[in-house]
Amino acid sequence: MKKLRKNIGLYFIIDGMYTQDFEKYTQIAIRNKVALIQYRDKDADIRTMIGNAQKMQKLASNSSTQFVVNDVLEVALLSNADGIHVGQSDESYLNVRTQMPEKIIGISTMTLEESIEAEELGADYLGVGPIFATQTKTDTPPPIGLVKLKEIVDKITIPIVAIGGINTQNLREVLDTGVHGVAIISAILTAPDPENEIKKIQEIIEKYNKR
Ligand code: TZP
Ligand code: MG
Repeated sequence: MKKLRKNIGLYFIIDGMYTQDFEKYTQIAIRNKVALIQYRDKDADIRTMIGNAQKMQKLASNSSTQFVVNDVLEVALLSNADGIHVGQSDESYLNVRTQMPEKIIGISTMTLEESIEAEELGADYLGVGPIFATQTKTDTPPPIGLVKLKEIVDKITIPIVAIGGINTQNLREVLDTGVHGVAIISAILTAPDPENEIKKIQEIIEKYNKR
């Protein structure tokens, strides 16, 4: 259940800030074989979140797409999600691991120190960023950029997903750092044709891996 492939590719975060149609985007992700999706919904109440997460997990459970819930342990547990993603100031890693021993746990980091600590704790992957400026998360320090990202990628052995301001224009230079995945929200959810945007992102990643 927990097994996360190292070569994650596109990690699509479906964020309530941009859509309430979580099932539609889950279905789009599944039919395009996105390896990992996340439900992120900062403004929703817990009941709404549980309902949405249960629907998303149900769709994902019969597919190759794995489903992770952002921040809220109760939602991840009650939806039987494949995992959870927590930030530095969310639920403590050890509490999450105790309650979800076999699941995927991702941790957000911004620095090499945080990344080493998260790897030592036993995280399954790291979400590192913001790499570039982003409108989606406003409570972050300035973006860390590609040089910092590469420093982290070079020293960490678990899969690293870059996040923050990534789009089809800057994707190749992000991949040049050696990251295993790219987490993307607004470049997909604000595109005129989100499904086509997913296909374009996947095509760039595939071509990059074959080069
Ligand atoms: N964590 C760091 S940046 C970010 C999160 C959740 C937002 C990424 O969103 P976008 O729209 O892909 O820049
Ligand atoms: Mg968080």
